Amino acid sequence: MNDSKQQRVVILGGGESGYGSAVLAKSKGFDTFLSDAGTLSDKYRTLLDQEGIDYEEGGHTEEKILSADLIVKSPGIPEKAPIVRLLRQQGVKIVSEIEFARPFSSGRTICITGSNGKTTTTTLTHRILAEAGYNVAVGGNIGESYARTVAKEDKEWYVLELSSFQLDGCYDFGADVAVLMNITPDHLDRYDYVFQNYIASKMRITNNQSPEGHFIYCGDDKVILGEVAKQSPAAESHPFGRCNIADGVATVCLGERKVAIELDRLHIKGLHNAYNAMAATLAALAAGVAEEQILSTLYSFEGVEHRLERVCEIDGVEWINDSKATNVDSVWYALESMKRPTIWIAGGTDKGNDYEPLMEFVGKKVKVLVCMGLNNSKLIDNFNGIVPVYNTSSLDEAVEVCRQVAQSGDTVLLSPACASFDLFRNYEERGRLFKAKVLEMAQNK
Ligand code: UMA
Ligand code: ADP
Repeated sequence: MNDSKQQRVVILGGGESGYGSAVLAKSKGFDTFLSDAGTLSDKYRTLLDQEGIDYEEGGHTEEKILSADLIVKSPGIPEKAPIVRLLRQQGVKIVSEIEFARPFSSGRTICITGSNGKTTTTTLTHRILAEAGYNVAVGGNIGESYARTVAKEDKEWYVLELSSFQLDGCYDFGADVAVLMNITPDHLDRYDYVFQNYIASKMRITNNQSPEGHFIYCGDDKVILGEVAKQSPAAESHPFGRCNIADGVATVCLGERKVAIELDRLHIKGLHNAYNAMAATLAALAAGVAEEQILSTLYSFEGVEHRLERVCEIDGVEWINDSKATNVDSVWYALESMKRPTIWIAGGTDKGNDYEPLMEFVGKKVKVLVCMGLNNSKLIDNFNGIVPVYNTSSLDEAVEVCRQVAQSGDTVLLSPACASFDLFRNYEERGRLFKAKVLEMAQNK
């Protein structure tokens, strides 16, 4: 795409990713067209109008799309979408927004992926760089799209959360610092239900890295270790894991530089958050941040909403909102981190869960399971007979059961292991309503 004035870029999807791509394409002088199969939200329609970007909604018009030199596909649009199939047949080049935006930025990138821990690690890494006075933006699969941040003002550093869907459309893109938190089964519907396809997608985070680049990954993750052995990534490797932790201190080194994190001083608790803190520390070291500055941010970071978020304590019972725990692995780490007898609220839309890994906690740390969903049969079948199980079909009912069974010294943990769509719009709504209900209870006491 050398002569941008002559080139037609068509963007599929008009959400955060599509809008960002469109605004960047227009600002770089491309003949820009955005096409959305559904209805645009008022927010993005207004923004597109303001920017004078040509668009359509309510369907993909083939002749307007097939004339493109380059297609930028939003990450939520699957390969099996008819328009994508047609474009592939015709041999039109399709890239992700990340691949499209990269050549227009001279900033360096820290790219963070994994099945769990992306948002926490991305937010923490960005916070460290920002508090150290770096010229840095955060984006990708969180907040504003990468393309939108590049279009606004090019920064020296970008901390990007990347999903597997975004990595799938990357070909020449290479991260300066790549971070891979873990790989456990997720989004398999987009990968023909073949775990190895999803693994391959996550491993793309190491593609095109130079030997001067950094690859930070969890060395306790057997899937990652297997892939690293097969692929020998080019960048300098920095594994982190349990072996870095001794006597409550996690020590990580990058070259000559060393940071010792006192885990008790972190507000974010549990082994998984020790991993997140080590990953963010290594990424910040790779970006050249001073050791004391890293520690200062680590010890003040309160975590991200809906991730093991402490709501309050009522009559000696602690209430925790972990609504973002939508898969079994994240619940495993939530239960691992529990220090008190736990009343566990789980349920929602099952994503093909295998609950076996949680058995080690149920009956030990978990003293009661409160199912909250329209169809709780799978949870009931798995855990009935091991712990008392309550079957509820609304938030009000679930919270009320918890209130009745909880005793002083217990923790009530909402960590659903399931998507929220049976009872809520999304996990944020589930978490917000849970917190509101608990805080209302606290007030009416
Ligand atoms: N659409 C079409 N044609 C189709 C199908 C959909 O035009 O065949 C349209 C829809 O009508 C809709 C638009 O595509 O208007 C939505 O595109 P999208 O689903 O890619 O959503 P965006 O708003 O652009 O947000 C995407 C990411 N969403 C997904 O990957 C599903 C956002 O991650 C990301 O923040 C944003 O790009 C900017 O990079 C969200 C997410 O849920 C947080 N990610 C998944 C996750 O974390 O599990 C991967
Ligand atoms: P993501 O952006 O990958 O979904 P989040 O940081 O939003 O990750 O956390 C999602 C869920 O996973 C939360 O329940 C959180 O407590 C849990 N979690 C956070 N970090 C990790 C980790 N490193 N490994 C496993 N689970 C984690």
